[in-house]
Amino acid sequence: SARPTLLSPDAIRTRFSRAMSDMYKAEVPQYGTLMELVADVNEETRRADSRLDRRLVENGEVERLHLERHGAIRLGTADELATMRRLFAVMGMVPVGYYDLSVAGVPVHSTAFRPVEPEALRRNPFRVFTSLLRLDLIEDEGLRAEAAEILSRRRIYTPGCLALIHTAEVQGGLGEEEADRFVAEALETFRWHSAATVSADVYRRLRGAHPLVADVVCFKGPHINHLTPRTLDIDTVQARMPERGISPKAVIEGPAPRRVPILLRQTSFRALQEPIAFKGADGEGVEDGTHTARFGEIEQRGAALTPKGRELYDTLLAQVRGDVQVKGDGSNAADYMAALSRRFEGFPDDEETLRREGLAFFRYTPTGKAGAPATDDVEALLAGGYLKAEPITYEDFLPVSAAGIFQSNLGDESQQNFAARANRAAFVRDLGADPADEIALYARAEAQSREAALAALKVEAA
Ligand code: OOG
Ligand code: NI
Repeated sequence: SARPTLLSPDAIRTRFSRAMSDMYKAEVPQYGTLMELVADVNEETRRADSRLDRRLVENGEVERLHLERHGAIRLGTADELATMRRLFAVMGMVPVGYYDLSVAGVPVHSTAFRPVEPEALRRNPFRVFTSLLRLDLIEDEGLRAEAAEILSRRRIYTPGCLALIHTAEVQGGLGEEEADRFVAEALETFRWHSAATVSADVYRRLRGAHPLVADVVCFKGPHINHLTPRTLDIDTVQARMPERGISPKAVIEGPAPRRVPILLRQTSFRALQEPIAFKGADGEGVEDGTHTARFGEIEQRGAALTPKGRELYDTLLAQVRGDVQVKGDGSNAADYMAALSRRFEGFPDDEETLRREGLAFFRYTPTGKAGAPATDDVEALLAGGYLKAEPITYEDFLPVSAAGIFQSNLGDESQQNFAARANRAAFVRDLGADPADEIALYARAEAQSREAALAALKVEAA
């Protein structure tokens, strides 16, 4: 039979992220409310800040803004993770970064599946923060074995999904009709199931070890637990959430509010309590109960930092957390935000200094001004107005912030610090691949933009 014309992975990713958003909107109405609030605030911010608006338009970021979101899932086994890598590859998403969440007392380690090429990111930067449960961090040996046994019995991918992943690998992509089927089949893996695979008693015991263990082990699949739209002004969205009946967590994770945004600021609302049908204790009938897993989150993205910039960020944040630990009831949130602002005065807040001091990554482009001298001297070309430099957007996550998000949706907002017990080697083995180094990706994007810009100026000069 004739080979189908293959769709680009970017197109499949956009279909999938739309389908996922529609599904989540139908399942969690507050997500739809949050999306509307974010869209309103983004509109207002663009209108109020013409420089920001011009940049968004010029860089083709306006198109991506309303598509932009990330999600998160938690997997139970190495096989599930390795297959997830193949599933996301169909959509041009590869594992980037390794995150150790044991520091926050959460027994998982994670990566982010996302596109990496600048053009693919511009089209649709959809990302999924993907965690793997670490049963090795569960103390109780019996419980550990029981959890492993339950997980070994479940199949989180439909046979149709597995077949289409294989087709994509063999063909080097999917055709139109195959892509639509793939999106529908893949969506099944991320769907919410209100029926547990275990009894309420087993659920309670696993929950006793850690709420995350129960969330991963007791269900048919890794329900998507949040989808996060990108806002241009997170402080305003946070302040207005209550007007729309949403109560946010006490503090915004990440850096202090700034003129030039860096990295990532995030806030979330508490997970919903949802009705669950557990299996009857005697193996028959059902027992009604509840589970909290799904929540809402928003984020504001800023400049990607160089290792030097990141070190400064980590140092300042550690100082803030030494000054003030947010209490479980959020009563000292204002003290925390004040300490954050005070400490982050130590982080330069203008683009020129960030660039000159090598704190952030920048993208170089010709301005279109005629008559550039024949030189590779970037500083001279910038000063002469022939080149411009703009911060490269951070596309990844932050472990301390992720821990804060995990904790808040587990119903405990008190900040805790635990000993790190990272095991990157085990994660790489289970994933079946080495996650890409995010710093190397930003450095490459910066270098490529500089070379392309210089080459373009030379062509024009010749
Ligand atoms: C993931 C939490 C981390 C983020 O944005 O940092 C995260 C989870 O709760 O599964 O999504
Ligand atoms: Ni998130």
